[in-house]
Amino acid sequence: MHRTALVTLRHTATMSVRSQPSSNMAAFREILSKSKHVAVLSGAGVSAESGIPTFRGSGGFWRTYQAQDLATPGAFARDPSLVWEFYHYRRELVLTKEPNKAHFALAKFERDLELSGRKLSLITQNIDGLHQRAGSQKVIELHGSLFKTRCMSCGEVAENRNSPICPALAGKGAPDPQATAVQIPKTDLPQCHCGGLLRPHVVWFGEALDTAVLNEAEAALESCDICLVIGTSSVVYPAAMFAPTVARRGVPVAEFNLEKTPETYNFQFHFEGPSGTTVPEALGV
Ligand code: BJW
Ligand code: ZN
Repeated sequence: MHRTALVTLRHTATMSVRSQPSSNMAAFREILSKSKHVAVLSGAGVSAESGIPTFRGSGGFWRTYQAQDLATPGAFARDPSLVWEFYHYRRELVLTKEPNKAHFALAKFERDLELSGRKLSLITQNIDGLHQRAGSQKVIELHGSLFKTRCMSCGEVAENRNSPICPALAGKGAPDPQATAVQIPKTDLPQCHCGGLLRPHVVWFGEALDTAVLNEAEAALESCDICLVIGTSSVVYPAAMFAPTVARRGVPVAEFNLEKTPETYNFQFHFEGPSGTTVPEALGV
């Protein structure tokens, strides 16, 4: 489905009749057991129990900034040193963390489905790589990866797991509000072999998602016969419209979250609680 079609469908989805979702796990598992293609959309909440902060709410601050202050092309153009300190901190943090029970359950479920000739499409908004580290084979990374860079000059995308990513960032990026920015010159920030400045290969606010990645996600969402939405606030577009669009075509959608979201009443199921508990129970793994 093309993006314009998805946008149109979103407007229709918001007009759908909203009703109380079910929290009947047995009923959900019965439907899941008969499904052939399971789509999963995950967000920051799935990694929260691994100790990785989510974006919204009190935990979403780095120093005095929130993601929308630093995860923008404008912020990087104004102050690449500050933005690199932010990403350096998050790269180093993730390297100290492990996948949790929800990540592992999804990875095992993918293997189980495959053995019975069925399929799982895992679409994540997360850039932490924890699904892959848990063993998920095929992960559609909508918003890029903390461990990839892109050159501002030649455009080359490269995997990069160096710790620190460059000598000048060693020991930098402290998250406390009193920490002061270090103002690293551009020439000491991560550099491409062509001499260009590297940036994190992530999708910032105001940037379009990679077309191939978006097409892959949309194809999965179009052909799935059940959809799980795990640990996302469903407020950041275009991902926020994915599950409501699936629900609109009559496909069961189950939301797993600590709380209700703006889309909860458009879904058939809502399981409230930590995904490290609810997801393994729902998948029966
Ligand atoms: C648990 C739990 C536990 C906690 N168990 N649950 C249409 C309408 C309005 C605005 C827009 C629109 N289209 C585009 C926009 C603008 C913008 C946008 O959506 N803004 C909104 C804030 C309103 N979107 C964009 O700019 C996107 N680009 C785009 O659309 O391009 C098209 C275009 C471009 C140019 C011109 C014209 C069109 C790009 C969005 C990229 C988002 N990037 C970020 C940063 C990535 C890099 C980085 O990480 O630094 O992605 S923002 C941030 O939000 C990150 C996340 O992936 C994303 C989603 O957050 P997520 O995962 O939902 O996390 P939280 O924290 O919000 O929620 C966590 C949830 O977990 C909560 O519900 C908790 O309750 C729950 N939870 N613990 C279960 N243990
Ligand atoms: Zn380059």
